[in-house]
Amino acid sequence: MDERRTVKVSKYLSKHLRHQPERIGITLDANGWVPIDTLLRATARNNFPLTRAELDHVVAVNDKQRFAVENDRIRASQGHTVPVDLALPPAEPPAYLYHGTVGHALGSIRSEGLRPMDRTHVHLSPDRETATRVGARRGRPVVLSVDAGAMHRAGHTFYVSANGVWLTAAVPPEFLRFRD
Ligand code: HQG
Repeated sequence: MDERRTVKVSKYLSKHLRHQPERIGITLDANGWVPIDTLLRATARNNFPLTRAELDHVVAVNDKQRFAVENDRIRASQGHTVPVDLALPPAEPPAYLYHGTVGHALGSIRSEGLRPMDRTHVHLSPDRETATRVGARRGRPVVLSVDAGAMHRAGHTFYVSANGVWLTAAVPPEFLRFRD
C-alpha cells in the first residue's frame, strides 16, 4: 500500500470514526467502537472499498497511532467531535504539558483559557516538538505551557489516550504560561 493511499485511508477513518459516522451509515457505541466488519461493509457501500488487510496496515503504520483495534472492533483513540466516552481512567499528568496553537487565537485564550472548541476535550501534548507540529497545522505555531501539575492538584481531571495525547475538559488561563 503506497503512502498516499495510507494517508487517504487514515483521513477517511478519522472523519468517520471521530466526526461523521452517520455519513456512511455507521453508529459508534457509547465508547466509540464500531465492529470492523460493519465498518468495511459501510466503506464498500460508500464507494470507498477497503480490505481488512489494508485497514490493519493503516492501523499499524499510522504515524500517530490514531486508531485502536480490540476484539475485531476499531475506534479513534482521540480527537472526537461526536460525544463518546472513551472510558479512560483518570491519570496523573507530568508537571508540564504543551499546547500548540496560532497567534490569532492568543487573545481569546488569554481571557478564557483553552476550550475544547468542537472536540470533546482540550488536547495537550507531552512535549514541545509535538505541540509545535499540532500548532503548525493552522499557521505559524505558538506553543503554550500548561501547568498540569498545579491543575491536577487543584482537582482537574486528566486522561491519556492510547496514543499518548493528554485530554482534559478545559484549561483555565491561570494555568497557562505564554512564554517560558
Ligand atoms: C484553539 C490533531 C480561541 C486551539 C492534533 C486550536 C491534536 C482556542 C483550536 C488534535 C481557544 C482547536 C487536536 C480559545 C482553544 N479561543 N481559540 N479559548 N481554546 N483554541 O483541531 O488541539 O492529527 O480542535 O488552540 O494533532 O489543534 O487530527 O484542536 O488551535 O492532537 O490526529 O482552537 O488533533 O490530531 O483546534 O488538535 P482543534 P487541536 P490529528
